[in-house]
Amino acid sequence: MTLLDRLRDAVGDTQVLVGDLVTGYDRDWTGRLHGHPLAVVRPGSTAEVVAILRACADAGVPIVPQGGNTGLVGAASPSDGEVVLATGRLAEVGAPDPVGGTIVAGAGATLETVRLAAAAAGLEVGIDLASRGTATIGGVVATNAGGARVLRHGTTRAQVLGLEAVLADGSVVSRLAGLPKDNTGYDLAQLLVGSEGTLGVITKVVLRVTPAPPARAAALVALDGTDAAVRLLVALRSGVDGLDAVEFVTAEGVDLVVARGLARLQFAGVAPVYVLAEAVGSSAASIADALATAVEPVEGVLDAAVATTGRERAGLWALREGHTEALAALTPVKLDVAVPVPALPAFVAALPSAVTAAAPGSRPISFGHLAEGNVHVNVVGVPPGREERVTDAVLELVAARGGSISAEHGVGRAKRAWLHLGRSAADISAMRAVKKALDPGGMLSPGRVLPEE
Ligand code: 2HG
Ligand code: ZN
Repeated sequence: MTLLDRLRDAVGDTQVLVGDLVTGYDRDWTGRLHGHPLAVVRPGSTAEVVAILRACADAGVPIVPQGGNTGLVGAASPSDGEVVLATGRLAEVGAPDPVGGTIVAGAGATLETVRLAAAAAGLEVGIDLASRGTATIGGVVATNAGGARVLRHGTTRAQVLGLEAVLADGSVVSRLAGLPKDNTGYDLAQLLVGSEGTLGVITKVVLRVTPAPPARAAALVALDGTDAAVRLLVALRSGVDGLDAVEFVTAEGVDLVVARGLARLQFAGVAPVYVLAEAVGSSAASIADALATAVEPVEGVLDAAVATTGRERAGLWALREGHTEALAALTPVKLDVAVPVPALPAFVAALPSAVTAAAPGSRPISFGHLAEGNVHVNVVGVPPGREERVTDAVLELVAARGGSISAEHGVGRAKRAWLHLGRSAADISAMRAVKKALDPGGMLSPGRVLPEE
């Protein structure tokens, strides 16, 4: 029996895609990372995932699990000859449990679906990302995604109370009780969080849910530079209870978003930097007051607009969340990095000359999650063949400032060659030992995360 026959037996003929039908599954959202998969297989249950892994192990064909495929570092897009295990049909979402504070979701459910299911019960999931409509829970957990709400909730890791996953040999590990206290041995669920498909295929997740706050308000603040943005962050942290997000964008990115009609800017002039801050509390009016009071004395503030209704807040968030889409047409080199917040202004200031030296004619457009020092450096105008030099230049700057070469998107295929800038030789060899113990045949997402030996 051929591998394709075994896969068809496992999931049904219509759920094994070959030829032209693999289009879309064969490349990541940016189009930069792609390959020719042997097939795309769409399991509908954990048992089917087990059958797929066993069939591929017997045939010696590697597998790459794929959720929404919007992860941006190519962890989920196939290399030539791999089988894509697309999780979209594992999309069941259970009823939220307000007593235990949990919700169980299939790996293929989108983050938006899970957020809406929680919201319908007056609860909230502490993860939110611009790609919520495509990002799946399996992908969000496999990459330990960050997003815009890390300030109040922590990263995805802190929201995961348990999961179910299929390991390379087809065995199923499962912690689905959702217990807040459970110290029975190694935490396999947390080992899988952030493993980017290299240690197992996540099939189900138990997420923490908390009561939805009664009200929200946001402010968009125009500033004369990134130093002022950091001063504002300090003022917001000390003056505003329930601070939920502090994001930043710059004039270059805002221009693109506005030009593409993805959002409007409320201010007359154009400022170099804008901060979007949101907080939760008992009433929108009192949150808006607290935001305005914190913003007012900060040196370098040029203007501010406060949003108290859902519609107004959505308008402000569109300006921030429209960046990825607005930039896509320029096919930027995308570098998701973090630096300590005090070092952020100098880091952002050093970027233009560093990228121009590496790739003449290129320029960085920076935006991101100010509260975590997480800068999305999108370098546009990079001539073909210069991508690695630009990556080198930016990631060296990050490493020199004690930052992280991957803040929230992961390492995937795009950054594995630079892992040494963020992890010691001892770290990398411990990571290799874990990988070899759980996947001795190198069947799961080879060529991701760990550098070539
Ligand atoms: C965001 O914060 C995402 O919007 C994407 O992490 C960042 O497109 C990017 O570089
Ligand atoms: Zn981000």
